[in-house]
Amino acid sequence: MKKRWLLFLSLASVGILLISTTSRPQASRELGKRTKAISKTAATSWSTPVNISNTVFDSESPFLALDDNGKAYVTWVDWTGGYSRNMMFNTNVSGSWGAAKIGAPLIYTAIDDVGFPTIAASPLGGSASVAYHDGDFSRYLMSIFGFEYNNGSLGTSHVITNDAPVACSYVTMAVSPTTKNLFMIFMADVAEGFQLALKYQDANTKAWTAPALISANMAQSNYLPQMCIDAKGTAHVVWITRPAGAVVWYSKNTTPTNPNTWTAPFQISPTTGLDWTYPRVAADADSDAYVVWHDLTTGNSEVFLRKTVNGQWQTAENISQTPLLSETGTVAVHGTTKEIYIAWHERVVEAQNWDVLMRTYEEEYLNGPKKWSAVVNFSNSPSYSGEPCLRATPEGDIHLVYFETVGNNREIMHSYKEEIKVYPPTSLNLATAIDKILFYSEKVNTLTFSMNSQNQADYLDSYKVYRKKVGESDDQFQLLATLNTSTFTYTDKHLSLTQKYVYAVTAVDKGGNESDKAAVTEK
Ligand SMILES: [Ca+2]
Ligand SMILES: [Ca+2]
Ligand SMILES: [Ca+2]
Repeated sequence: MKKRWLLFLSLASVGILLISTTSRPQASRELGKRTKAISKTAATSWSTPVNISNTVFDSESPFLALDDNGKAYVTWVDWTGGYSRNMMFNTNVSGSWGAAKIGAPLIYTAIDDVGFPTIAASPLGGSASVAYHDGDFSRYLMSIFGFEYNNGSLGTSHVITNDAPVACSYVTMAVSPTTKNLFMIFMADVAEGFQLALKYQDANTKAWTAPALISANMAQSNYLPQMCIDAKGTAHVVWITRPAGAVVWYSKNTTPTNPNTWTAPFQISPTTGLDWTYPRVAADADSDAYVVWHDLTTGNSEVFLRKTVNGQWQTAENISQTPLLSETGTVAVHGTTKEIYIAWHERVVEAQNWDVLMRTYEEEYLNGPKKWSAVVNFSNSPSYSGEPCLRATPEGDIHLVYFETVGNNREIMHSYKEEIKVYPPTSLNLATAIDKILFYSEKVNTLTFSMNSQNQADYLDSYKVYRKKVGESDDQFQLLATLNTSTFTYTDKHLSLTQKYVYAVTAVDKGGNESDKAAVTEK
């Protein structure tokens, strides 16, 4: 038992980070006046951030998961006094944010190096899992705990690594979009130091596999894993080693249920010049990886991005390029357009104000060239704002959570940017009439249609009317007319009585994006 106590305490004495010790800003008790609506990025529009915690305690360290319907599931920490904390939960799966729920209070409240909840959601919607580390006093071992959300209710927190004979901490989770299995990777305090271990929960049986080491060959301790699983089911994980300053590593596994098929660790960053950095990883639908972290290699704390293109690592890019401290980068990527969203917090006025900043690499027009935006101050508020977490849905909706000082405590804010889609008009109808003009007759085709209610009227620019002969291929469609958005009819005159046509109408938005064609064939 004594040895196990040592294992238990060994983690406590490592002094692992954290936000709470090395960089957690002191809560400002001054009444900070909330500024008006948060600024928008240049190219896109984000929803006005909503306070989703609404608790009297400082709410910090949010993590976000999304289902395929774009509903959000968020966990965070409420500091309830001293080192006492509640692991919190909220979701808007019902269509709106309800009251935040307490998932579990921490058990081991003598130290601050416990907690750090993370979350994963079922792509199908309606369920999510939260995991964190805490002291298991029945075994005297630091352990991974978790609780589940299912259809409106939270389950009881319980130990998930009770089959691990060593201390386990700092968990990251993701659900595979292909198998729906829930994966978790965490630090296991084995004889070789901290090694990464993996468990997964089978989607059908709900049984967890026994823990398996996935970095057993690493000669040094490994810390702070963060994982994601892309649309093909490939798992990506980043973490750090820190024998002489934090270094960021990456590995992936196309068959993550097999612990032996992780790629050899690849060094992402140089020695960062920091004791700790917190890498994050996202991936696109082609399994290309996007890793962010912050470091001091330029002499200033900056957020860097390194990504693969067709599986090949590119050089690191300095994303923040600001004169102040840029920390805690987070990244989301649109799976198919490969648009990139990066946020971090910036110590704007040390000991007074941090803000959440953002840069995006977005298309100006559908399939147009992508370019990096300027740095945008997303929170733009007078007191502490920080710890952003970005996620993307498969459709390309982007969501953001972060903490903001509201009144005299910190709250978790949520904002999102929906992928703007433009839909073809509805109720497309064709009426044919014959005009008799003196000695001959001609045909008149009249199209009518309606605005698609899924489109925002003020975002539409025009409708386009096309025509081809019956039997021709779609690339023979020729533009007949461009109509303004209040015109829902088009008359095609002087037509031969014998030739029949196919008509198509599209909607075009103010960004130049054109919808699919709604088509109608002359009878
Ligand atoms: Ca709060
Ligand atoms: Ca900077
Ligand atoms: Ca601020």
